[in-house]
Amino acid sequence: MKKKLLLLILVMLITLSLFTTIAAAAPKEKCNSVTTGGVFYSAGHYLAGQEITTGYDIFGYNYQAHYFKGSYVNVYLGRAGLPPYMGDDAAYLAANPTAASHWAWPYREYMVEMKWNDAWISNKDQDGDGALDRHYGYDTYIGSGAWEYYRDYLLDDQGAVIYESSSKIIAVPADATKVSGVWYAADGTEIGPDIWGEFAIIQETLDGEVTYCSPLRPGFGNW
Ligand SMILES: [Ca+2]
Repeated sequence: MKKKLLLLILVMLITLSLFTTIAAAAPKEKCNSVTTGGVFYSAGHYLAGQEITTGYDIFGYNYQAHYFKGSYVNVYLGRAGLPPYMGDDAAYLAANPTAASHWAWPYREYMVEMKWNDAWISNKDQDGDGALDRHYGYDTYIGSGAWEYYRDYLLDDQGAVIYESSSKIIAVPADATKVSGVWYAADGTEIGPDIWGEFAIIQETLDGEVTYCSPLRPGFGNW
């Protein structure tokens, strides 16, 4: 009985030392992230120099969760060095008169929801430049597998949706070709219309009706 117990302890010790060796050999995780800290809003941003943290920021971005929800204009105001718009036109313009000439200002009544994957905007800074990575591991978005779901909508005074549109956007594969503003896969199948030079729209809806559906596939997987 004693021998058995000793053997068991010996086995446990060996196992423990094995785990310790593996743990010590594993490379140390050095990258900063939204959760660890050390990633910052960029120069020129209203929050420039501040750390990006978990949860929603004052504009409606949740970088950890890859999600945005808020006024259309709040997608852009931060990067323009302006504070978030909270619904009071007169008060906002009195404090920030330049906002009136921002191209997104006329759309402030519209609400936006966006969801993206890590290749689109990562919640980590693996390249160590202090900012969240975009298309990490790729020179451009092309071939990176990045995608974004975008939805905007307008509510009436009772909170009912009176307008709604949505788009699914993907970074085009490396072997895609663009002809007259439309991206095609290597086998010639249409992927979808070009947007921003490195992306294609693979699905669009307007007020619940599908207005475009990629003949290749309208889903986010395996791009
Ligand atoms: Ca980075």
